[in-house]
Amino acid sequence: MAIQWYPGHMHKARKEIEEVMPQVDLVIEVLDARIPYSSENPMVSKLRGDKPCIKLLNKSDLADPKVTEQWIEYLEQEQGVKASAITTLQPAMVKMIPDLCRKLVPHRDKIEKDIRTMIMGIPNVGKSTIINTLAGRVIAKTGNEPAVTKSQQRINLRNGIVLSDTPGILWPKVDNEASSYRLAVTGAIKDTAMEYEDVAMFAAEYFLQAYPELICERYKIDNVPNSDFELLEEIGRRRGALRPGGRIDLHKASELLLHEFRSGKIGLLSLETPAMAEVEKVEVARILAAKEEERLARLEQNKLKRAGKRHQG
Ligand SMILES: Nc1nc2c(ncn2[C@@H]2O[C@H](COP(=O)(O)OP(=O)(O)O)[C@@H](O)[C@H]2O)c(=O)[nH]1
Ligand SMILES: [Mg+2]
Repeated sequence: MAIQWYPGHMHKARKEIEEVMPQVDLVIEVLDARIPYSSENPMVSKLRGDKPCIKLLNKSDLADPKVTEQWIEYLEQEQGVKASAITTLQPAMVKMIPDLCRKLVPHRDKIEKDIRTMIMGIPNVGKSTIINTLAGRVIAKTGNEPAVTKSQQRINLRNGIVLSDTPGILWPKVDNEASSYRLAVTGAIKDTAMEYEDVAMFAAEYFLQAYPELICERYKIDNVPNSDFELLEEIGRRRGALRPGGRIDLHKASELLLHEFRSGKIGLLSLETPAMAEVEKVEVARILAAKEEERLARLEQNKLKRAGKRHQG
């Protein structure tokens, strides 16, 4: 969970996946159903090329079912993609995955060859839990794990499906600030650059806008607070999160909100919709293009400077 990703790690992860990809018939990408956009890694669609892909929206036991439906429809617009909401709390749902695989790679079924699959995704989306459930025994360590995978082993599920025992671990979204916040809200990343209270404020603002009734019901608030700050204050007051002198303990209130969201106590809440992702994708592309333009301009300027020096000298 607390993996720190550096450019070297990203490069290595990508190279490892590129190496095994020729031996893979089908990619299984695991996403967090509450944040299907923020928990995806853009490399997956590049790495898989035109191989079919199953996108599993895991932890759907915590997500807003209506929004999850929207996501499935949205994700399946991509060529070769089948999306499905699952939760590892119901192993029977996980055990349906092989059937899905066979539907997507039917030609291998006819020639009676195993379908070779690889599970990929960012840390903490549930990859290890899914692998262990499919295998029927503990193979992959859940929870903390190093960024660097050990040598790949294959598990034959004996139902026509072969699975790699170590998931392809990819880095979380780095170019979109809102995505970093959402990843922090779900607990997928522990970014020390982000203040805990800021993360809670981000969550509070979105919940007030998208799920005011659920929030008011949970914290027994009569009138919808006007701001994220007011909501946290109200939670602090209701739950007795007070500091000596009676001031609200904002840190405690932040913890309450985040922990209760993560454990599903507030209800079924998602943190983003396809419509939001569409807007943010355009914005991220614009920022990246501007950065690239800046970089090229700097290169050009350095070239001119060097040429000027040569001219003088
Ligand atoms: N609520 C909920 N929690 C899950 C689900 N699947 C996995 N988890 C939890 O999410 C955490 C990360 O799971 P893990 O399999 O280690 O994720 P990985 O890093 O992708 O391999 C663990 O605490 C799991 O118990 C799910 O469907 N619902
Ligand atoms: Mg794992």
